[in-house]
Amino acid sequence: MGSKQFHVAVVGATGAVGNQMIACLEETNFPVKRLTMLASSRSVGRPLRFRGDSIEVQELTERSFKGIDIALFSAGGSTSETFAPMAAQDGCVVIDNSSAWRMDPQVPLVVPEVNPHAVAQYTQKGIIANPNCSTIQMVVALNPIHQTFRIRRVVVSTYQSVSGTGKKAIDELFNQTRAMINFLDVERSVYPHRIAFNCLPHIDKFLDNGYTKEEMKMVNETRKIMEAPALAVTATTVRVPVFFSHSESVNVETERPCPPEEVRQVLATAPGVRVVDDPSQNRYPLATDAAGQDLTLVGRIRRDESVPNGINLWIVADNIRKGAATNAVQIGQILTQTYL
Ligand code: 25A
Ligand code: L14
Repeated sequence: MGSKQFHVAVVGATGAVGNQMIACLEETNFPVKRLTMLASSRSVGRPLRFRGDSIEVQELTERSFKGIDIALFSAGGSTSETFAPMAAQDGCVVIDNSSAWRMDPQVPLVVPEVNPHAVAQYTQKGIIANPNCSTIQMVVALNPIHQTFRIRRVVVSTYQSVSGTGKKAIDELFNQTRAMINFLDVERSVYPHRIAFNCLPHIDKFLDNGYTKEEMKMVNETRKIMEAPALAVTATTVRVPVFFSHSESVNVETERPCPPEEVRQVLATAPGVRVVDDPSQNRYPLATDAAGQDLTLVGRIRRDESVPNGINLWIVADNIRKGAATNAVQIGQILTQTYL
């Protein structure tokens, strides 16, 4: 490990994910020589804290990246589409949390527990993509199972918190809940329906095939990260009135027999995973336990009795941490320790 220090930028520093990226850089003692905070003109001059210092937000422009070594982007897809190539042009390595570059064949899509070697491909475009939050936690749990039992097919349904949509959605759930319990009129602006006391089978936009973009991200990104282009995956993604952490019901069919005891053993030693599975004590993964930490919790591990080789799992992780900021900073650590 070198002792080099880097000039790092966070793009979208005032957002839910950007905030957490700053905290993760601090928590992991990332080799930051200098930190630049970037956001839209709305936030210029706002002070943000890093290691006891107060750093003012600057406006993101095409000239923002001169002299910056690594930029962590989380300001939405269109911002990344425009500004990531400009940053790369200036010699900055971009770690992008939007969906803009994930399926570009010249851009590696990385979950450090699964395909850390793919980081090497960053040289092609100067961009590394951070996967979708629901996909990250699923592949952290599925990859060790795939390596041992060969997964044939995955059927997943998600229960996703509002924080994935950003700060305004966190506010919307809070305000709607408060209005409901006070018998006041409920206002909505972020989601097409009330999210308080409701479940919406709709995340990101609908596509021509009847699936949502979020559902197809889970299909295509899982195949790319696990380097399994023929893996069968089908998803239903649902928004639930939870602030932090995504939960997932995952059904897996394997080629080799996969007795629950053996799956539990494989997961017990898998990187980034904690098995929480003791139904007799009412112990299973909960959104409230996953929030604020970096492990992917896996439980309810049981045989799918409807097929010869099948298993059911309940997988929960903090979508803002492992699903976004933590994963991006872990990619940054691989970059600084091995490549820069
Ligand atoms: O553009 P898209 O693709 O539709 O998606 C953008 C939205 O998705 C969220 C993000 O949430 C944003 O609302 N998001 C986060 N990660 C994502 C991901 N991986 C993601 N979407 C998809 N995939 P957020 O609000 O928590 O964070 C937004 C951050 O991005 C900065 N930003 C936005 N546009 C920018 C930009 N930075 C540079 N250039 C741009 N053009 C944004 O900074 C924030 O850091 P900001 O200064 O725009 O916001 C500061 C505060 O202002 C409030 N606010 C937000 N929207 C509005 C607003 N105020 C007034 N009007 C608005 N329209 C918020 O409170 C915000 O914290
Ligand atoms: O990273 O929960 O592609 O509304 C876009 C939708 C992140 C979550 C991504 C949401 C997702 C977001």
